[in-house]
Amino acid sequence: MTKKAKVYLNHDGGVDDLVSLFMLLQMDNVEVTGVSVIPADGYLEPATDASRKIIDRFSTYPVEVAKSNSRGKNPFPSDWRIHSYFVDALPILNESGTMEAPLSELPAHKHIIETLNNTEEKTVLLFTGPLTDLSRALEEAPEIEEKIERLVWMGGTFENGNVQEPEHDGTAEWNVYWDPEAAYQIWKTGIEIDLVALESTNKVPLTPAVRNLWAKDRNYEGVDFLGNCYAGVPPLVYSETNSTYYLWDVLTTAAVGREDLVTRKVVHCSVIPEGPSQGRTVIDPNGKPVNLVYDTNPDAFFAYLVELAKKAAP
Ligand code: AGV
Ligand code: CA
Repeated sequence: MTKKAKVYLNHDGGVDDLVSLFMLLQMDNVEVTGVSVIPADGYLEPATDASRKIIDRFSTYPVEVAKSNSRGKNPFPSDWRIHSYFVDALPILNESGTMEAPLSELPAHKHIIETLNNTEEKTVLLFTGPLTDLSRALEEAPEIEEKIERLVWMGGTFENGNVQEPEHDGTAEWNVYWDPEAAYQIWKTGIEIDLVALESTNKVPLTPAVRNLWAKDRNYEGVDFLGNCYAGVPPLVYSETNSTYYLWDVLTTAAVGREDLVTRKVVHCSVIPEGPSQGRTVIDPNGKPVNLVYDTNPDAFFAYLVELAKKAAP
């Protein structure tokens, strides 16, 4: 048997962030060394509680959770952030009436430092929200860069952005826009980055067909959980709106478990830290080389998702 990759997840409490945690815990080739929660596209308390309950219900080994005390520059709409309360309230996560997964006393950025240092092998960092906690961790303990295998990040785009806010030109992806300076700082490091950008995540919208696929297999507890999580967010039906949901973070997470599900190419790029395009990732010959994940096979991805969910609870 091949060795399991050590993976640390920092997420921001959206529906697809929490589903990402659920999936990661089912991968045979992954060991989750820690989880932290940043209150960007979710609220801190319900997102943290939901994470601990998902670990309680669906993990076969203990995982510690830490709360972030980071704050971003450009806040997410509360209409989106409220979804973390919905997942936290799902009956399947509250059946036991307990919450056992250990909660760290450390704030997320210090938890990242501690976990990387306590892990013998190098760690894969999976970030499905902004990079603020990583930027703070590296500021405090630059030596941890050596303990990072690579950063897999849902962030950025070189096509249309998904930020529609006053004072912005719409060219940025939200996880970069929430804290553009953090991404700007990470771009200065030597860390290898797999950038799962909107180019690839646009290919995996939540649709009624996908929901029907999950509904068919709802006799599996794990698949029913998937369906219930995504029942709270709007699908793509006729045309895209600002609220249309994609499986952004879940694709990013799947790319950690099954690298063959996505296509990568090296691009040199940089991050715009301020002004009307703040948070935009741009092609720049003098910029940092990153592995841009620009394509995927949606059928293979959705099949993998169901395969993992069936394993979680038959
Ligand atoms: O830009 C995608 C990121 C992902 O990490 N998030 C959602 C995913 O967790 C922000 C976001 C963009 N559009 C959204 C978002 C929407 N319509 N609803 C909720 N979050
Ligand atoms: Ca997210």
